[in-house]
Amino acid sequence: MNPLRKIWAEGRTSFDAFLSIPNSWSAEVMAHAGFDSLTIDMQHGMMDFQTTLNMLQAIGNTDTVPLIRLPWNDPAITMHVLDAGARGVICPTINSAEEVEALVSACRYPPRGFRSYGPLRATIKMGPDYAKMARQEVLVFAMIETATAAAELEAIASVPDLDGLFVGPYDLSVSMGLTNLADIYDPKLKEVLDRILATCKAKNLIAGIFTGKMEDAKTLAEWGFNHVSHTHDSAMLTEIAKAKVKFLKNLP
Ligand code: 3PY
Ligand code: MG
Repeated sequence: MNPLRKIWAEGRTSFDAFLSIPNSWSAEVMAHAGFDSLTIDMQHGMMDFQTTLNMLQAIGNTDTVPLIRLPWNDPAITMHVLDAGARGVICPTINSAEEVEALVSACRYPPRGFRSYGPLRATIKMGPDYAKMARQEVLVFAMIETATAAAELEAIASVPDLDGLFVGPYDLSVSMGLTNLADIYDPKLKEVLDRILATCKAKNLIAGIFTGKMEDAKTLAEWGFNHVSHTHDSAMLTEIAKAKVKFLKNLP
């Protein structure tokens, strides 16, 4: 079973980070840090398919679950990363139930969907019964990151065989015309977050979210988000590097 499902079944929150650096070594270092999962970000990260494969292989040396943030809702890349062993996908900028249906169909084998059979690396990693267990194994998240999606929440969340909603608070704030981006205490954004949490509970979906702020990760888990992604490798490197430079430059 996908280890993330076990965490959620036990009522715990899974903690994740995004990978934006296109490199198998940095992915391996991050995986050895002990995150429950890591999300290779093919939308805003710098990687192509070949590097993504190398990163999946590097993460595969650990117990960390490899997820992919897709570049777009495109069945070709969706099926390709699943064949390469991604154990879940997060699709950006979903705006309607029809778009979720297209996403879910690309991730599920017939008769539910139209995923083409050819799980080359997925079978090596997860065994010859992969196709039988793929419905349980492959996690499908629709990103809620537009005002349109927030208005269509009920329909989006009602598509069968979707596993969860994943909030993109930055795009969502931009789309809602909010000036403080990803401010989870802004009443307008908080209202949408509360509705997403309630909808996930009602529809038995996993509620996921990204946050750039470490203190917000704790709050979001307390509010009921089941899966919290905190920042990405480039931001972590920048933060540590700047702290080191500040320390060193202040030496006598
Ligand atoms: C957003 O906040 O818009 C995101 O996509 C976070 O990953
Ligand atoms: Mg976004």
